Amino acid sequence: AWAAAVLALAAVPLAAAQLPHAGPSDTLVPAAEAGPGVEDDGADCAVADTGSPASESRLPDPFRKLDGTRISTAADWRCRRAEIRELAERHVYGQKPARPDSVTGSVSRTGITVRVTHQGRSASFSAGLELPAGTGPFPAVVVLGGMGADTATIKNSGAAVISLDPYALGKEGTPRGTKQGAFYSLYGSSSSTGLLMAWSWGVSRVIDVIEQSDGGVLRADATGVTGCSRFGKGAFVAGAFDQRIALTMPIESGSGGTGIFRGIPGESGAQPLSSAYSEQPWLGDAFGSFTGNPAALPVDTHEIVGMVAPRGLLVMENPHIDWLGARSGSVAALGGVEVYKALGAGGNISYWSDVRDGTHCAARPEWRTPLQQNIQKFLLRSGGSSGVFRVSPAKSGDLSAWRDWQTPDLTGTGTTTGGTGGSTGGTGGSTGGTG
Ligand code: MCU
Repeated sequence: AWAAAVLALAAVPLAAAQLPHAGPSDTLVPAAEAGPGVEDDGADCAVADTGSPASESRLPDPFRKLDGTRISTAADWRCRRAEIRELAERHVYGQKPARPDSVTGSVSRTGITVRVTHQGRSASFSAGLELPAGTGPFPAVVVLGGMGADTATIKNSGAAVISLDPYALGKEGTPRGTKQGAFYSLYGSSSSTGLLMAWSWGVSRVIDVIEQSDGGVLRADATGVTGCSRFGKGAFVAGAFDQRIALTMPIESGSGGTGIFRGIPGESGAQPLSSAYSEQPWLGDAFGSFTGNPAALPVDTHEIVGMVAPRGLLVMENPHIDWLGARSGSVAALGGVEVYKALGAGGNISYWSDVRDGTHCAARPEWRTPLQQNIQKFLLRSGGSSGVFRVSPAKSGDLSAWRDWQTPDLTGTGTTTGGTGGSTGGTGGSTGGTG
């Protein structure tokens, strides 16, 4: 009944939303930070197709390469990250194609238009834009789907809100073989790529247009992304797969979102993987072989969290609705923290599930301050507050039960660009709120 209510909610026309801006923190790890304009800094890494790995009931080691060796330097992370990206595309979300042949469009003070062309096919979509007070240019937060995002706080913090309708990119309600929306107009209605990646691709194309604009309205190097529920799943994927996104803020994303796939079957009341796979074609078609056996997946969502590192990440979850699988979400965040720490960027990830109101995608006073602080740090780059970790005692997972690997210090090896000093903000007490 809850799911049905949520579906009814989702059928309401998407409201305009406003977003904050994102920007890299000055404490990021240079070796692992993509430069401006780089959607995927590991695009040139060769990733071997090693076939199906042995089943692993615990979380795969984020630091172990497909050839079986472990990485030991920050420079190694670039191509290890590319392996995770490739495995996630192959088995979970479907492929995200590189930038299409042509992306054009416009940024005005009220909206953004995008036109994409690839191998003779084209599509167009647009997004709303609301600016904060001031003259700009502003950072911006892309709000997917318009619900559950605190657009007032985003604008009050100094960031613009870009309202993007995910369904213009990938519609819900279609069978997997006949998908619709701008992404599928370009890459084919029978593309095996799921809706979350189609939405994520749309966010990337919006950033392409911002980059090509004259920079008078929006800053191209300061984009964030957020969304709640199914759009929280989309925000998570968007932030993981585009390194130009400086701040990623998934809200109540649940099963198929941040929650570790391996944890969902054992989490009482959590949306089963088979349901997340079949309710809508959110995940890629290939995920269908894993819904009954996530231990066979060579990747899990703690590594998708790791793909966001060392960029800003604020994971927000609701512990009151079992269906949302917040315990599995907490384990993903704790596992992902290990990647942030290894890169010397432990202070760049925050997690908050200790909230009072049980309503799905409610406006929550608890998240105002962390939202504002993350916008300041990663989009305005004007504040250096460390990450916070506030796990609801009701949905607090235990990472040690899920891993048999330890976390290397990748920063102590003096590789490449150096200058990692000051980047270890710490996780702000990763057990806060669990007592
Ligand atoms: C948490 O996201 C989803 C959930 O996976 C679905 O089962 C339910 O129907 O809808 C949620 C949602 O998107 O709510 C708006």
